[in-house]
Amino acid sequence: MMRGIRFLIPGFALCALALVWAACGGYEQAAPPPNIVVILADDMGYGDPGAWNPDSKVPTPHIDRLAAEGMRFTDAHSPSAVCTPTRYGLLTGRYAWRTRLTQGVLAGYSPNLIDTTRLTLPGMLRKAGYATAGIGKWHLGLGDAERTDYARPLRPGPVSLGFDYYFGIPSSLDFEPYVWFENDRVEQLPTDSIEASRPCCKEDFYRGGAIAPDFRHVDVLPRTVEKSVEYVMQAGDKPFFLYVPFSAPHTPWLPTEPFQGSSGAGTYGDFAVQVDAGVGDILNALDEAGVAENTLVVFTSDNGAHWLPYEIEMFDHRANLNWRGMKADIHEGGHRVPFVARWPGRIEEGSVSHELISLVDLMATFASVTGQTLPDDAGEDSYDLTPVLFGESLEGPIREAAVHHSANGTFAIRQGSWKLIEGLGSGGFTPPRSIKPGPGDPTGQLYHIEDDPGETNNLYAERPEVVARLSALLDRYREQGYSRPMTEASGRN
Ligand SMILES: [Ca+2]
Repeated sequence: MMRGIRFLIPGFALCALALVWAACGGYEQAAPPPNIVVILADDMGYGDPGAWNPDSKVPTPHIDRLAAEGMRFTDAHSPSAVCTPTRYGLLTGRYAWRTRLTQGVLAGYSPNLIDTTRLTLPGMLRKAGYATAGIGKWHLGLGDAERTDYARPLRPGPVSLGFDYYFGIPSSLDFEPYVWFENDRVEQLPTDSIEASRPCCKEDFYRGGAIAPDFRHVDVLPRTVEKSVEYVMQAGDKPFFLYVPFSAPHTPWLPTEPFQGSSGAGTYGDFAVQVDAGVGDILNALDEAGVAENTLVVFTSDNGAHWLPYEIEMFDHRANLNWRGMKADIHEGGHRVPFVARWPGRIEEGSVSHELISLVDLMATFASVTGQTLPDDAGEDSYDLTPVLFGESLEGPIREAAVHHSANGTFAIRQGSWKLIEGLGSGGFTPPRSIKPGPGDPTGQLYHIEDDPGETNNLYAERPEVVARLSALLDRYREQGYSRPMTEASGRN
């Protein structure tokens, strides 16, 4: 892969410059560290954006623009096939199954999941002099009571975990309570109640429960975009980190009027077009604020699309492309996600990487970008992706392996072309969720992803030596509490 041509300072030199910048508060000849924007779609599939699927029925010109201006990944994975654990992994660089959450997601009244003594991604960037903000769907729990009391300050919450500023909704848009919160306070208490939407139908599904009087589900995506744009336009002299976890195109699918009918994939597709437009608005804000050239933008999704076989048929649209299964599943459709990174002059335009990466890698990557070394009790599963992003020649894969996790807590481990799944069934939404092996049957699934990307040919019985090797590695990762290289001094390497 070729190195970017406009900015030829090697990574280590940039880090040194970044340190000079941090120490001197902005030495005029040094390259300042970049602003960092992470946009996380909710349930957008690998086959939705056109850059990954030329036959997509969802026009995504803005995400495609990012891909044309940056590096697009074809083998990127969310650490989990559902929302909460992926968010935990992204913001801590650690797999969520190491916490109390060993399956499923949190609800709207769940307590905070992230240990407040843990170094988080925003906390790490704040140490490097960044202003840190999050705008959108939190879904990592609020407060420390068994049931969150929204009348009290929402601590611990995002502002206890490294964010200087947070504005958003507590969890998914189909979980009560339906409120906005800013930093540690709700904007308006959820004093009204709302009936569940038609429980028969998927597309505008939401649970009944408490709601703030002025809360409207349809406002959430536009308001998240509006606040993000506002943040970019008002950013000060400090470099900033902006985390934008959209609550869309997760259900309920609520495209606003200008987007209705804008795709060939029904209401879902229209909502995904609106997500793309939101990405465009944020990119335009970076351009207008004059900071796009020195901003590292990442766009990705927290898990695969919730797109059923009849919907594929109805719209001839493959939201998870040809990967097996869907959101929540342990198969690729559950966790292989679109991922693109753009940093003008540093990341080669229009490049494509087939490197196996995970969203937990953002922590170590941004540590590297800001000249920091992660302590051994942070980012335990996070690998530095900068050698890939900056087009350095690699001797081997960045990651020794990656661990995948499904909605019901089924594990898989991927190393090279091999993927071992502990157990049978999907582990998620696709039936059968689990299968009890018969006498003498294989107890798990082993696929050669390169030869068999559709995960159709289970080689578990044929390749016992691969099963044994990957099982041992997965066991080791679980037992030792980390999966990345550790420093020698820690005694954990
Ligand atoms: Ca999700």
